[in-house]
Formats: sequence, C-alpha cells, structure tokens
Amino acid sequence: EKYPGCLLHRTAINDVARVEHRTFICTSKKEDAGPTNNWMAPADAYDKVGRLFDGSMKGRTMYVIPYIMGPVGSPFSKVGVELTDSSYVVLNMRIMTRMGDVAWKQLGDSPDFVKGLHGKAQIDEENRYIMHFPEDKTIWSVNSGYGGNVLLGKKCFALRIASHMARQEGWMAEHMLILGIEDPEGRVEYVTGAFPSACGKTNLAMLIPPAYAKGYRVWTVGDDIAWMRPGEDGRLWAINPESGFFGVAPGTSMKSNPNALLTTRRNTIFTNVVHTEDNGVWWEGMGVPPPARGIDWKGNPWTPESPEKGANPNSRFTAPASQCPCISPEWENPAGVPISAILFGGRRARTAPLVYQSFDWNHGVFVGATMASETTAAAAHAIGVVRRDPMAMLPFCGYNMGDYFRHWLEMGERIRRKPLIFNVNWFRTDDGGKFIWPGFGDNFRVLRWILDRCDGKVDAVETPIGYVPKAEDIDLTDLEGFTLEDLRGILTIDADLWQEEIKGIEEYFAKFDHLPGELRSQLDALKKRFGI
Ligand code: OXD
Ligand code: MN
Repeated sequence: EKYPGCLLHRTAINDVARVEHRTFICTSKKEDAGPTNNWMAPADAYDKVGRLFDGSMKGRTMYVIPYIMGPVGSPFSKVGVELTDSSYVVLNMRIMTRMGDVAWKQLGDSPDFVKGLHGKAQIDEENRYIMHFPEDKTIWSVNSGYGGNVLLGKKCFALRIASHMARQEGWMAEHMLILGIEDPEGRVEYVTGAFPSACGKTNLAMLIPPAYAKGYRVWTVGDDIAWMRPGEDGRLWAINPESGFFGVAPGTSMKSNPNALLTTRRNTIFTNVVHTEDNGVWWEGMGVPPPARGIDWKGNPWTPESPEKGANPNSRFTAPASQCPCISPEWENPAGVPISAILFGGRRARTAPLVYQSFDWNHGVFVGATMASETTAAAAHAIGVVRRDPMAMLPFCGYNMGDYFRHWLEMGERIRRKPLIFNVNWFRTDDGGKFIWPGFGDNFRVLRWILDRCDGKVDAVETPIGYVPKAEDIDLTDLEGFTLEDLRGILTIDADLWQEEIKGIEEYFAKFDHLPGELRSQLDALKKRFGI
C-alpha cells in the first residue's frame, strides 16, 4: 500500500557503481578506441571473457530480453536483445526500455539488432569486464549485477555502441537531458544539456519554474541520453531512447526535485537504499527524518546513530518516465522534438561565468570539448582538481574522442538551422566556498535568457570567451537575498584564471592524436582574444 508495485534490491557490496577501468572498446585497430578508452583486440576480449562465461550460468534461468531504444515505430529507434541470468536486469530493463513483443515486431526479419550478453558469474571484481564490440554491435558484461554495467540498453548501447553507429550513419548519440519550456502563450522550445555526473542533470530536467514565472512550465523529455538527427526542416531533432529514469536517490527530496520523488511512489525499483521498519525506503537527503531503525544498504541493522550512511551514495531509483508529473506530452513522439539550444556545463568555482553563449557552432564544439568540473570534497580525488569531461562523454564515447570532435564539427555542416550552444555554471563560490547562485528552480531564470537569445530578443556583451548576459537581462524577480551586484559578480571573467585554463586546455589537447585542426584554431583564437 505504501509503495505499490515497488521492489527493494541490494547489490553485492563490491558492486555499487560503473567500472570505467574495466570497461573496454574492442575494435580491430587500437587507434579507433582512442586515447580516452581502454582497448582490447576483439579476439582477445571474446576469448578472455568467453572463458569467464563458460559454465557460469549453470543451473540459472536464462532470460531473453528483446527491447527497443527509442519510441515504438520511430525512425530514430534501434532494437537490442539482451541475454541475462539476472531477474533484476529483466525488471529494470522493463522500466528503462520498451521491451517484449513490441521489440520483436519492430525488428521483424531484420538481423540488425545489438547483441547483449550479461552474466552475474561470481560478481567477482577482479574478473569484472564490460566489453563493447562496436564493429559487431555486440556487448558482453560479466561479474557485475549493478545498473550501468548490466542494463545493457543504457550506457553500453545507447551511448557507446550508438555513438559509433551515429558517426557512421550521420546522427548524434549524446549524454544529454532534454527538456521543453512552455511560455504563457503555449509555445514550447526544447533544450538539451550535457553535464558530468553530480552536476544536477536530473534536477534540471525536472525543474519547477519559480513562482514569479506565471504561465511557464518545464516539461521533461529525458534526463540522461539524447539521440539527435537533422530533420527535413533543417533543425536538429532529439528523442530520449529510454523509457525510465535510473536516478541517484541520495539528495532527492521534495525540495531538490519533487517531480523525481513523485515519480518514484509506485512501480519503482529501489537499489541500495535504507529499508524502513514500516516497509518503506529512506536515503540521506530525502528531506524527511530518518527512521528510528532500518536495514542499511548492506543488509545490516541501522539507526541514525550508526557511523555509516544508511543508503549507498550511489543508491538508485528505477522509475517509469510516464509517471513523472512533468513528463512532456511529446516525450514519445516518434519524430522527436526540435532543439533550440544545447547546454554544456560543469562545476567551476571561479573560472566560468553563470552562462555564456558560444560565437558559433564550431566555437560551441570547442566549449563542449574543453568542458570540465572541479573535484569536490565528496569525490575521492584531491579538491579543486580540474577534470576534463568533453561533452560529458568521457566514459561513454564508443570510439576515438578526436574523431568524435570531428563528427560534431561535421554535423554542424549538416544542420542548416543549428541550435545555439551555451555553457552554464551553477557552481560559482564565494571566498568562504559557498555557492553564490541559488540553483535548482532558479536556473529557470538562466534558461529564459538562453531562449531569449535563441529568439533574438536580447543582446549580450561580447567577451573573449563568448557572449555573456547583461546583468539586467536575467530576471531576478522575487529572488530574495540575491542582488544585481551578486549577479554581476558571477558573470565576470578573470583573465588570470583563463590564462591557467588555456594552459590546461593545451595540455589536454596534447593527448589527442586525432584532434581536428579546427579545435586547435579555436584555441589559438581564444588565446588571441585574451592577448596571449
Ligand atoms: C548515470 C551516469 O548513471 O552518468 O547516468 O553515471
Ligand atoms: Mn548519465
């Protein structure tokens, strides 16, 4: 009664996250995997992982999961079949994809589907492998039972294999949310956005506009992945290939993301959260008091006094997108939605202003290719270290990242009515390390400026890094405790910091043997604009 149709699941304690160091792109030529991916020769990978599969499913049930990534009947959609010995995978795939007869029907007699094989084996960390064979449209995953490693439709297919297909077929598979903003006249414009992990992608996708913005609504089309292709009208059209959300639970509350929380009230799988005595779930940052007693994610008795967190920091909910209160009426439109703007962003304490617009598509590709986040205390890295994550695709690009940049540049030539490209940074901090911009629903104020730029309604200030808003053009109505001066402060560009940034980009670019000359020219032009 409390959570109808829901399921609680605990993974093995050594199996709670994606394993990038055990994720491989297996192409005939090493250079096709590029400098940012692990590579193994296909024959070696099939042999090595084949041995791990041998006999590992004895006595288990084999599930055959036919599934579609993308709306049923959409020209964007692709079919996959996953074989697995995990009922958890079946139940998750049932939420995250369109699975079952619809997929067989869509496939018909065609042999063109992505072949996925997953086995839990012994959940042995030392022998865990997530193998991608883009040339064979095949994925093999062994020794894990955790989401991103085993729901093969998601990161493995919809990003790594799909990015490879997209390059060959002339479209784009991106790690992006898709949202629509409806104005009081009922006109809806769509935006996609790529952000590295822990930058609030799901929150932005489900944003609730502030009270002052009467008549505006934000509609969610997707929170993680966008497949995009140019339409006959010359615009770029996007679909969400998934049909559910595999969201991080901790920090999801009625304050941070009410729409996500409301989505998870039924038909949801909770993984690695606290099980409460009254048969409910709880996690840190849920915005409600912890239960006096519960069972933690490891299956041990837990109380709020316990030294360890009750929910794993990467605990998840798997929830049907159709249950989201702000799901877009267009989210399953086979034609997708037309994109007006593409956002890139990361966590930068000082370097990047709240928002800026790139000068044009190629400059936007440069902005995406050089995007980065600074590590926070929460991450297991030194604080303040800049980690570059181009287009938030570092762990998900299924081929050479230099060639991926070239594909973006080439797509720019094919899209006649190009989306404008922006960079946003919700995370500028003051001297005490406190976030200056309120974020969450107030990010709507920035989205409105972005759409005003797309519609040619406001001008902007030209700076060496791009077009920055005039402070007066961002609506601060009812934003208590935040002044125009504060806004001016987070729109500034510090030339000294950018000198450092440019050095960092130079070092970063040196890693890429396939770097397109255009990106070097963009860097030179940036230096010139700073007088370097
Ligand atoms: C995710 C991720 O789970 O990007 O979506 O790691
Ligand atoms: Mn993601």
